[in-house]
Amino acid sequence: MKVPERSKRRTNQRPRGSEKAHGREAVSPAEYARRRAALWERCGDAVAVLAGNTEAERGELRSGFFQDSNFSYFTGWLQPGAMLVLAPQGRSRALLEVLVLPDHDPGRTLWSGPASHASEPGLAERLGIARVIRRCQFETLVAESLARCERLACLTGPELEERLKAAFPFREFRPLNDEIAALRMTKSPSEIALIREAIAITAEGQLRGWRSLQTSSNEFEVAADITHEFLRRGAGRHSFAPIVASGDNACVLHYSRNRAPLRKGVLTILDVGAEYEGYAGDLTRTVPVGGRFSRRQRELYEAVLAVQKEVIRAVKPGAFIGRQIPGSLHQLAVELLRGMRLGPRKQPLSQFFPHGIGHHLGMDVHDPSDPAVPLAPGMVITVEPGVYIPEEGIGIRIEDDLLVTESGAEVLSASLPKEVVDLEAMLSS
Ligand SMILES: [Mn+2]
Repeated sequence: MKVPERSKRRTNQRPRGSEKAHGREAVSPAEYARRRAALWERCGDAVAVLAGNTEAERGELRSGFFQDSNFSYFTGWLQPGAMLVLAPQGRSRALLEVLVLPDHDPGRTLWSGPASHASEPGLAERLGIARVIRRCQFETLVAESLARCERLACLTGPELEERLKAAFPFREFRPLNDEIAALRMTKSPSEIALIREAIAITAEGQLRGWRSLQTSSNEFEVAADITHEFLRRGAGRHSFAPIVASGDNACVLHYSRNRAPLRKGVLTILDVGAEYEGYAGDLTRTVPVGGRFSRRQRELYEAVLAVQKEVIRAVKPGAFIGRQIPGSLHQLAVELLRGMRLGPRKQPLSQFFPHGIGHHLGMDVHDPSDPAVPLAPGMVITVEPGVYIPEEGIGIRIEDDLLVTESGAEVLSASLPKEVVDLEAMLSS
């Protein structure tokens, strides 16, 4: 989504997203072509079909149209109702790439503005795709392509999978979910640039949220200020429902009602992410209403922070995130928390850490991934230990986003403070 010219001029303290990079330009047609070729290599002997999101009227009215992230990953195509077919052609079985678009509908322009269609001059060249065809030609294309190979491949999911199985009932069917996850796990330089921007905007939203927390009387005012900060800096939307959880609410992991009055002295979890040009940020900080940690809050906060830092130090190629994997980042966090007997009855803090230590981050806030694949350079993950003690009304989570490098990891959100002294200094100023 572009920032309108007018607001660009008004918010020009420093160059922001829309001036630096538009998603469609930042990822070149050549890169999309490389991604499709990589998928094709993993498809084996199959005709692969991907479908973008369709225009579901009610959904669109509610939140606007957003493209399926797998579809935009391979095409950059942001209009509804499109499909992509990858098929072998001729004797050489070279890759044929075909974009399928809905038929031109002049009536639709009134409601949704002009949309591209198959007979648009120069469209295929611009996209670097061999052919663009109409929706009504899709079945024929797939049927012809299937004459040259055995199988059909697509992402599993009710709509497309069912439709293809109904149209071609005697073909072996191959799910592409794991192959696509494997490709999306490692980010290209252009993706990393977009993620950096999403994180920069998210960090600005956090700072705004902390200030707002000191003057607001309800969680929703803080959420509104964060949303304002995101949108004015060029974010398209939140990458997930924002969490502004004060006091007891901080013990509800996916609390997003954000409608409770703020009481001085309670800790508030702000877990928010901006989506910028299709890429997500995801940062959490825990901040006291009133600007000062109590002794008990500080004790627990510093325990969580120490665990977070230790886990961040362990992020490197070859490491695993998953809960089930021996020696993983998750298990390290649990082990460290087990040694901290800071529960209300001196129980180990590991008893109060119910969720995972982190996840992959990219076009989706929980990006597709295979937990059995070790971390490698170019992967982007979160590290977010938390401790939640309902009987004390204290919930604490601290989350940063990291890029795995050759030698370890770069904390992409390193500029956002998390030390108690820094938080207190900022909140009192
Ligand atoms: Mn997260």
